[in-house]
Amino acid sequence: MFNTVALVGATGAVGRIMRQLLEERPLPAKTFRFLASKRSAGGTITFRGQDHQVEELTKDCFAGTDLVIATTPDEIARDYLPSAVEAGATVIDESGYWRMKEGVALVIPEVNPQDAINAKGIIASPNCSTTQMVVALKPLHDAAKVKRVVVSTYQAVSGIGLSGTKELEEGTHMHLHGQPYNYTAFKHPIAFNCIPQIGGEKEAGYTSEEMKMVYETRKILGDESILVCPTCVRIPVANCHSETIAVETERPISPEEARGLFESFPGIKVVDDIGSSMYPMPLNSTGSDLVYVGRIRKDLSHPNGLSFWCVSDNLRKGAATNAIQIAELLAKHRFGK
Ligand code: 2RA
Repeated sequence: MFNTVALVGATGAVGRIMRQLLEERPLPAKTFRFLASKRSAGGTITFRGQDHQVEELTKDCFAGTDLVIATTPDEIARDYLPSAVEAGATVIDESGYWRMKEGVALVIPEVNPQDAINAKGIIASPNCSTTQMVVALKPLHDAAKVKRVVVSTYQAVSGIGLSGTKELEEGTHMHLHGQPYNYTAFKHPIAFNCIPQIGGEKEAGYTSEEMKMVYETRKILGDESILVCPTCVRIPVANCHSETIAVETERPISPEEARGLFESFPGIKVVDDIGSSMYPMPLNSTGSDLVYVGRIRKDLSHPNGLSFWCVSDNLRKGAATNAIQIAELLAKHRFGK
């Protein structure tokens, strides 16, 4: 078993879910530590029936820790995680900073587990909007090679953390009462609105969130030839990202074949009966660790095209669950459990 597992960013939105998952799922470890910024350090966390003090994250806090699971802003991951590697720890990082770096594995356990097993040092977990799409693409790619993807996202406010949820709730309340509200987490009012920008301007008119979907998809699937055209949109939904995905494959995949491929792939659940108005939605997917797929149909505009709808809990499979699954994968490989 692991000797000491440190959870960095233990008090944030994703850190809370990681703690919950580590309570529910038996990651074998003798000791757990909980680390956070100076602001949150000193508080008490009750975990597996015991009280733990939240320790301050510093560069020399990792001695004796063999696994670090981190969920922090990019600059914190950049500045602190190399010290954990130098101290001998394997690091699973949820931030965006290390994902595309040369030599860093970018892993979804259902898709490319071997990359985690072969990794040295930092193993990155992908961006939430990429993760659910790539889980859904993988069985199609294995069966008929994905050539091109056109994806539009409908992303929940929880994607930016607790401040996003607060601004949706407070902004909605103020809007309904005809009062102004000073949004700071979003560039525009999110209540009763859609914002077609997630992240900063990156290249060729695309945002950083959109380019993550391009580059991370290629890296995880190990195929630089895959073309991705993304549009990422923030919508006034509390939790769970939704995506429309139109995919062109080397040979046609019928909706029936796609349904079978999705159904037999681990981590995917098909909910698809338009006649009974059954499809995945944020409200019926929240709290789950699965990627939900529905509205599977032929793309009428292309002979090799397939179109579907995909929903997943961005804080769970899109973040916390994927990181914990990587830890479980390492535990199984190293200790057989
Ligand atoms: C968002 N994808 O939803 C981001 C979080 N990593 O804002």
